[in-house]
Amino acid sequence: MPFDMAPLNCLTTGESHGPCGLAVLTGFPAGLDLDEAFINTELKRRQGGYGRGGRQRIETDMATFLGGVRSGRTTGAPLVLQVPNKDSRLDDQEKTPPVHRPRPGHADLAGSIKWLTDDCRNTLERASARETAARTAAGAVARCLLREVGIDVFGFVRSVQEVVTDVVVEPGNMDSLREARDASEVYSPDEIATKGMMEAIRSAKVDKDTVGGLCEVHVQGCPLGLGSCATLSDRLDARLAAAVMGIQAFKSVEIGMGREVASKRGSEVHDPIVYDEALRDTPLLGFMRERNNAGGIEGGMTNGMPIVVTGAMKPISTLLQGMPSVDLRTKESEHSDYERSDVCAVSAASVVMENAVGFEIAGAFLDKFGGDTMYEIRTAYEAYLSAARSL
Ligand code: EPS
Repeated sequence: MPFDMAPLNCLTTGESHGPCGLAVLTGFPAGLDLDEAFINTELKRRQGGYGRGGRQRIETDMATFLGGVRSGRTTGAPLVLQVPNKDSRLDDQEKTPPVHRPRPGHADLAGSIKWLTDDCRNTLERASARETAARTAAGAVARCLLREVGIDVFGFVRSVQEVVTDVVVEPGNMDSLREARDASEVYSPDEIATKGMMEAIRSAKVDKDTVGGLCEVHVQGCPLGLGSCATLSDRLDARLAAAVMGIQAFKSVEIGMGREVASKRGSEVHDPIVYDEALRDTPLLGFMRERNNAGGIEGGMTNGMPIVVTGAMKPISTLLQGMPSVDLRTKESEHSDYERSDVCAVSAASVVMENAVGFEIAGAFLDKFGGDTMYEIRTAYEAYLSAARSL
C-alpha cells in the first residue's frame, strides 16, 4: 500500500461527511472469488467496539463493487469499491460548519496551513478515520486471496491505556482466541482484561477525555521468502511499518520483540534454528524456531514463523473538554473546537490494522508469485515450495 510502484496497490478517496468512501485497487489477478459476507463482516466489526461515538449508530457500512468484478469474481481489471455514507452533508454549511480552532493532536493545524486556509474543515474531513472503512474493505479483499493460499490473519486489542492482556497467541489457539475476541466488547480475547479496558474507557468518557492503546496482528501460514533484503522498498518489515503507521492516530509500530531488542544481548534476541523433518511439508519447510522474537521476519523477509506486528494508537484528539488552542482568524487563545467523536477507537483500529497488514502480505505474496490469474499464482506457489523442499 505505501509504495506506489508495488504491483498490488490501493488508493482511497472520500470525505468523512461526503457521499462515500472509495478504494481503487490495482494488481489483483482474475479468478479470485470475493467473499462479500466476509468483507462486510470486517466492515461491521470496524464499526463496533466499546467507546465509539454517535456516528456508528447512523452508518451501516457495506462494500459495493463498481468495477473489476463479475458475478462475485475478479476479472483482472482494477477493482473499485464504494462504502456509502448515510451521514452525507459536506456542503451543508449549517450542519457542517467551518472549523477555526484546531484540535491539538489532530491534522487540523498543519493541514490548514498546508492548504492555505483558516478553515480546518477540508483537512479534518479527509484526515478522519472514516477513511478506514474503504481501507478495511480493500484489506478484506486481499485476505480473500490469502485465504486461498492458506494464510490467516488475526488482530486483537492488546491494551487500552494501562490495562494490558497477557494472552499468548500460538499456532494452535488462534481460532479459540478469535472466538474469545469476538465475544469481547473491546475485541480483546481476555474476559478480565476486557472489563478493565471498558472501565478505562468509561472513566475517560466521564472525564470528557479519550484513551488509546495497542493493537496486535498475527499472520500464520506465510512461506519463507516473502519480501526481500535486496531493495529497501521490498523489505516486508518496512512495508508493514508504513502500512501500520499510515493508519490514523498510530504513533509507533513494532515487529516481534520490537524496541526491547535494544536492551538485550544477541543470544537473548535471536531465534535458534532447528530442523524438524515432520514440518517439511508445512510453510516452514522444516526450519523451526523455538521462539519468535523476530516476529517472523529476518532481513526484510518472512522466515516461516508467524508474523507479529504491534501498533500503538494515541488517544483520539477530539476531547469533549477541549484543549488549549488558538483561533486561526484572530490568533487569540481559545479552546479547541469539538466535533462529534469517539472516546476510544482502539477496537476499530485493530480491525483496520488486521486488514491493512493482510493487504501488505498479499502484496508481498503477489510480488513473488504474481500472474494474471489465480491459476498461475497457485501454480507458481506450488513450484516454489517444491523447489525449496528439494534443496
Ligand atoms: C472521526 C470522527 C467521528 C468518528 C469517525 C472518525 O466521526 P463524526 O465526526 O462523523 O462523528 O465516528 O469515524 C468514523 C466515522 C468511522 O466510520 O470510523 C474523526 O474525526 O476522525
